Amino acid sequence: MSQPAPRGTVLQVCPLPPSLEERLAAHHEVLRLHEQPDPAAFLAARGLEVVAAVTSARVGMRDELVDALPALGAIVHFGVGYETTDVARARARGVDVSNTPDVLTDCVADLAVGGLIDVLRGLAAADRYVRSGQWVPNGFGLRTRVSGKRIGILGLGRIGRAVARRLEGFDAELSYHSRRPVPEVGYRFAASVRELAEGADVLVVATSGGDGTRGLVSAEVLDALGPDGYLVNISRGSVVDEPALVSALVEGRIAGAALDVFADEPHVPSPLLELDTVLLLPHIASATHETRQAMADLAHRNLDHYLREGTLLTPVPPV
Ligand code: 8YV
Repeated sequence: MSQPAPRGTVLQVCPLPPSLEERLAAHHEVLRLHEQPDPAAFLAARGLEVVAAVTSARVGMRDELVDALPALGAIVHFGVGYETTDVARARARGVDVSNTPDVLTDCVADLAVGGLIDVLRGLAAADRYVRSGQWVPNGFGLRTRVSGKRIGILGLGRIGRAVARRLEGFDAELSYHSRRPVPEVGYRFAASVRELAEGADVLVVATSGGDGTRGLVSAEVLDALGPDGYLVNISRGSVVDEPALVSALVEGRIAGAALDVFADEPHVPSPLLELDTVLLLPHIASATHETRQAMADLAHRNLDHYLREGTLLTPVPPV
């Protein structure tokens, strides 16, 4: 026996994966804000009906939009990040917020390790070299060993730990910096990001985005990483001082970087396009069929649970 359809109008804030859009449309009364020619007039006319909103980690929920929905009780994010929504402000108004943790951890960690191997061994650069028809024996040159390296992980949450677990298989010497030490892991705790970078051959950024982590990887941190050091970022572009990173890479003050995220996506600073020491990826860490489906399922289950029970399944932690 199928359950009765949940009640209440749902606002879809932005485009979402087709499988999620289909489920929203099949099970709920959905208003698609991004398709409205005049969103303000639309909200004035229909905003009162909306009890829950579904958005992406990238788009989030602007304050003015929350304010335009007086009956709103839940904001459901498709994605683990939620720095695009002011959670404390929403909760102060009685609006709870969910994200999609866990289900994307493996794919994001896989990509971090893939990016790390790529940039140390020069895989994408070597592929470009072969394709350009310039291959002469021994011509590509030597790159850097991965196994046994000292790896510093910034942010030892779910994703940071999954990256560390994978790198144990490479006999890495692991250290980390996070808001507080994590007693159950055996990795070395660094008291600051600078200290972490100083003691690492590779700095992996796995912390969350938002104001609390903005610019944590500063010019000083990059200089502490040094000319033989590499940066891997699968978190948010905002965590790294991007102009400082571009200068450090262009001037060879760090050896290379694997970047899945940027400060102003989809814009990539043009000097990076010229560098063979940098792997540039279009924010694809969670972009596999399996993981995006699992994220869509979890987002939908959160919405469904809220509409049936009045609570979310995976609310974001207290801020
Ligand atoms: C997606 C992400 O690109 O989950 C996140 O926070 O950054 C990625 O998984 C994003 O969810 C798409 O909105």
